[in-house]
Amino acid sequence: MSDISNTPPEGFDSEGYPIPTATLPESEAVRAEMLKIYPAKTKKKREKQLLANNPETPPEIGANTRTIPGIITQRGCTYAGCRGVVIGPIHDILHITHGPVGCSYYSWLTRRNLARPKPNQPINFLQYCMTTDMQEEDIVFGGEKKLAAAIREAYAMFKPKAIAVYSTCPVGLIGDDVHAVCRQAKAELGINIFGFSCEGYKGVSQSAGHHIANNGVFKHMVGLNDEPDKEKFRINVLGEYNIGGDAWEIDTLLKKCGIHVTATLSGDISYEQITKCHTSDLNVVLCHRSINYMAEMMEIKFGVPWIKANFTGAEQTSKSLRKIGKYFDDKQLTDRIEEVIAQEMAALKPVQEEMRKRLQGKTAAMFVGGSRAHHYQHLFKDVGMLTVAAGYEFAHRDDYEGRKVLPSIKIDADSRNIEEIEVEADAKRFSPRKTPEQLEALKAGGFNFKDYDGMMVEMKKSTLVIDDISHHEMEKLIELYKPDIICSGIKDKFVIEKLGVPCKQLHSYDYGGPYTAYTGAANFYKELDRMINTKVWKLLTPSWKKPADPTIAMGKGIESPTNKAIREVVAGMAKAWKPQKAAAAPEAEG
Ligand code: CFM
Repeated sequence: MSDISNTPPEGFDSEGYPIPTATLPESEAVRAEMLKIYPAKTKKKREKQLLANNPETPPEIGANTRTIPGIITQRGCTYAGCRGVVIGPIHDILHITHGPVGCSYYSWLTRRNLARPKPNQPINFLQYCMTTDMQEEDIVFGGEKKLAAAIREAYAMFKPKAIAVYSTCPVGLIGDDVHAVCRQAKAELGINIFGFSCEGYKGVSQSAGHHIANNGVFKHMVGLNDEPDKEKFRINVLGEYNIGGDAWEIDTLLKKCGIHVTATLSGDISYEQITKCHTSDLNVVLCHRSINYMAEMMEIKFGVPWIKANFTGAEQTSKSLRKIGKYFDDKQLTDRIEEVIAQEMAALKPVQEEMRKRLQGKTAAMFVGGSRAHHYQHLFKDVGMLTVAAGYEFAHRDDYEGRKVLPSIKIDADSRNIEEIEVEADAKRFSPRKTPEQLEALKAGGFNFKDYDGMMVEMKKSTLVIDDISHHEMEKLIELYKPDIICSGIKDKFVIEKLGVPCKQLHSYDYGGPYTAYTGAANFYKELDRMINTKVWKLLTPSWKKPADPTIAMGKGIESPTNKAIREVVAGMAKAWKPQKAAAAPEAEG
């Protein structure tokens, strides 16, 4: 169980899951109800992506496949995963989107990957939005010249250390060679310039963009500076993007313990930090989905081992700190870690207990990304709440079922589209961080490297696991489970809240956060209490409790009272309207 108490607390079952106060429906019946509306072909596909969980032997789930046309998905595009998620947060390089202005505009500060200038790294370009602003003419005649000019212009203005160029859909369709333009610009300007073929359509979701970004960061940045930081116990935190300040919370906690972060990929990070991250001694992977490629490549080329950890939830934070301590195997460090855990838990415990009184037995559902739908279940568990249904938008089978299924994942045409780069041990710089004996001793003591077990083993039996949920399934889920809160994103938020259920956005945190480490956990518990225990939800009547709305029958010749009322108001306004004399147009200037 958790650090909350050593004896199983009241309100938890023998397996350690919170006991919900509401009676839950039978998950197979809910599943059947969700699927029954679909045409045969759609049903066949969706039933593989919508399962009743079994933590002992997680069933095979359909994941990382194309969304069925017509289904409203929450997914993003490959460009979003590359430019927006993995590389966008590097704050002192210029990010130029080669494409129509919208792609750049909608990736401008919309993800809350915060960065603040530091005394030794005062530059922060994140508030800028740079694009080649392709027009029809460029689509017809090619955009390479425009891109070259944009790079020169941006360089002249900002003199950055590096420039990254991102291709959008039309660029791939017309065949602009962004890589050749980048190579030429690099030779001309003498700074690091590289491009990404991360056209939106390249994969089935943003997940493809993560992979493309990992490849590019590894090829063009990692390993350029071999000077290690001076501090002891050096780690990289991988797959942490500082949304709402999460990385800062983790950084502060690690610092208290005496652990040094060489680089956080890629939350509030500088170019310089990335170039030397291969000199660190351990990669601690938080979001497995977005950055497992980097962890693997760094291990093969430089000998940096990786472990999976999680700083979301108090129990998980303690577990992760202890795991890092065990890896370095230093008495002073492990003692210090225990001291910090004791201190932090002493401060958190009263908050946790107070919030548990108000939240125990409530239920949650989560549909988000490729990592948080799993990690946040721990925060709910901390305060006695059960996750009754969860799913990712774009994760792969290993994020659901664990990495043990990796060899059995079939590579389809969509995945084959993404380059797998061949990596070998670096002749000079590969250095294993542990001797084979040390590794054996660690493994014998139950220490696992590369050990992500996925989400399903930690979810209660018969809870629902839904990949790439549709709006229809979400509505059914609310109707049948009536969860006390749903965590999702902007595309669902207001649909969910109109159905009378509070919705916490787990991408942007609804402008809240941070939610990592112990201090972040306290923030999250309080946020849950604020959202769930407000009386406002009782004032709403969900649609299925209302009498049938005749407006739905529009087109069948039934007069809707709403439409009639609107027509009368408009007719009244039209009647009252009198043409006014137009003001004289101003004289044209010039
Ligand atoms: Fe990893 Fe993320 Fe996530 Fe992700 Fe994302 Fe995000 Fe996310 Mo939004 S990298 S997979 S592509 S933890 S932007 S910080 S919240 S969907 S669950």
